[in-house]
Amino acid sequence: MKNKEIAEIFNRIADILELREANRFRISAYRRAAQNLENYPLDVAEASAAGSLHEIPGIGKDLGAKIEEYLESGEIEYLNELLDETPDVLLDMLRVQGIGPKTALLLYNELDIENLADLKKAALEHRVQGLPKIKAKTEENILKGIEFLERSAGRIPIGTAFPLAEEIIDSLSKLPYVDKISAAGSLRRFKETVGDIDILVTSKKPVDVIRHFTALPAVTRILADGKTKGSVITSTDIQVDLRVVAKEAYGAALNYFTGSKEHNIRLREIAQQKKMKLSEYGLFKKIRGGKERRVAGKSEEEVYEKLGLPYIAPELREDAGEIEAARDGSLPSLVTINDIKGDLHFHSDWSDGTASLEEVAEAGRKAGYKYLIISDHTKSLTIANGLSEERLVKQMKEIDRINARMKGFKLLKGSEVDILPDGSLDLDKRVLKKLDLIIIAVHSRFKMKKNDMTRRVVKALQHPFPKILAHPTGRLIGAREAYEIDMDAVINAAADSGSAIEINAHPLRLDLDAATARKAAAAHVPISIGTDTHTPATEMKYMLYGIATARRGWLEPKHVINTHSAAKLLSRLSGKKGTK
Ligand code: DGT
Ligand code: CA
Ligand code: CA
Repeated sequence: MKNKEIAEIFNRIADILELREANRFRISAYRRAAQNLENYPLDVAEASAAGSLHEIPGIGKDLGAKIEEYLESGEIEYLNELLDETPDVLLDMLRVQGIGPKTALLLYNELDIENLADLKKAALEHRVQGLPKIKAKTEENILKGIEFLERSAGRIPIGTAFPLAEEIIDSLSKLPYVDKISAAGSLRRFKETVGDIDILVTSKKPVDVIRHFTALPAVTRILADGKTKGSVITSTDIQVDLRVVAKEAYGAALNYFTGSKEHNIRLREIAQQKKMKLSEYGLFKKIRGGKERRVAGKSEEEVYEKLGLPYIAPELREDAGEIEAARDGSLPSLVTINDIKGDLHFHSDWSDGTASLEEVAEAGRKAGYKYLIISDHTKSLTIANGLSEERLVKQMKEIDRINARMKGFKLLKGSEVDILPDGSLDLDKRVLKKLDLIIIAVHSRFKMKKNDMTRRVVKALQHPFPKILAHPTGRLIGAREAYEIDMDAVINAAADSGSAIEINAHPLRLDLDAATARKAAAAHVPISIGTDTHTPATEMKYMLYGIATARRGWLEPKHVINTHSAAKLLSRLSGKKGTK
């Protein structure tokens, strides 16, 4: 559905109109239309085809025509004009978290700035605070926002890069003359963002592979098309590098181009200690007369073996202790997607999900799961149609009815309960008690002071229900920084109360991140992996990113509660250790 895309464009137009101090009714017309579009339950494209666009509230003749223009051409000319006529620095400022159109305009008028670097300098020199309505704290936030943008610039979320890599690999592997093929680089290590996509191939016809690669429909620009290397930019502005390597060096090349660089450096040192040389062409032993003999290279397994090491999974290759663990035989037996028996974060159309309870159950059964939790939002989250106590009780009855019909699969009764600013929970205890399990999460007041936010979440963890703390830092990769919270204190509170902490598998969250998940598991906190699915067809597969994050956090099946049966996971989270 294009509803959301068009809503985003309307909001962008409203932002720019605000920058240009346009008529405020015009601005709010775009905002209202955007909101109505987002809430509109049907596909705009279908509404347009049926000639019923005007039935969407707030869509008159003018906006209706713009929707149709977008549906036809993928563009709205009016937005392009606005973009052309607006100074870049104003548009850039809108991308900074914490700067809205009003502040952007003020900064532009009061400071002599041509780009974000100028603004950063002004903030560092404290020339921003003291402007009307701008306090020292605002200046600090602006600086943080710019630095955050700088850090994430040019990096692509794994959830965008991975499907594209899969598509390209799929297309290339169909060629009869492509032999072996694999992703390499940070994508193969499942880093949460990647700089580019690296792909490795063996083939008897390297030039043909590269020709096919550079002619893929997604390619908009060719950076290189040599005899063994092709490099392109896709329509989504992502760089993809393809290398064709020799069959006998495939393993060594895959190892080299998978990285990380830090891991590779350690491997090369080990090779040197063994009087060998490791490169992308193979592992070589020096022999008499200054000559070398290849001792490994065909497969990665062989390279590690000849270095005297067990195979190390790509997700661990960050020089974060994996070399030492490999040496002393203590590498973890990492959790895999096949170990997962159910999804532990899921929404239905009772709140802001799109699927009915029946559809969710059917999707879970089809995915081969044994269970799946229904965890809709609670009442204080009105924008997400959060459930009151009464509606939740009704939903539980409906779940009982569905479970009675299912064999070998069950819906668990849960709720994603809002943690209110004072640490209390957004539902009556008498109703919470009836659920199998609750998921608790912060959805408001992200800007609390670190101490207050920590106290809020710790207090919520102490309620005596079996529970999972969801997306514990609130970060959105590339879009919103984690809120300030003392994760060590949160981990201790989870351990003390026998609660689990979630790895939210949504590729823009991955929250817990891998390093913190590793810490939590080491503190004996059970980890749960939940996709936070709102639309099953497109989001259930996010489990793969949750698993990858768990693996990057060194987690084994025993650390992850969704590898257990429903009965075992519920008994492990008995909540008995709660303090109240
Ligand atoms: P990215 O793309 O920034 O997310 O990170 P990577 O790790 O994919 O890095 P990339 O694409 O520059 O290079 C792919 C791999 O090639 C990298 O993980 C390790 C290897 N590599 C690249 N340059 C060097 C280097 O100068 N030294 C070593 N040892 N390895 C390198
Ligand atoms: Ca890369
Ligand atoms: Ca690369």
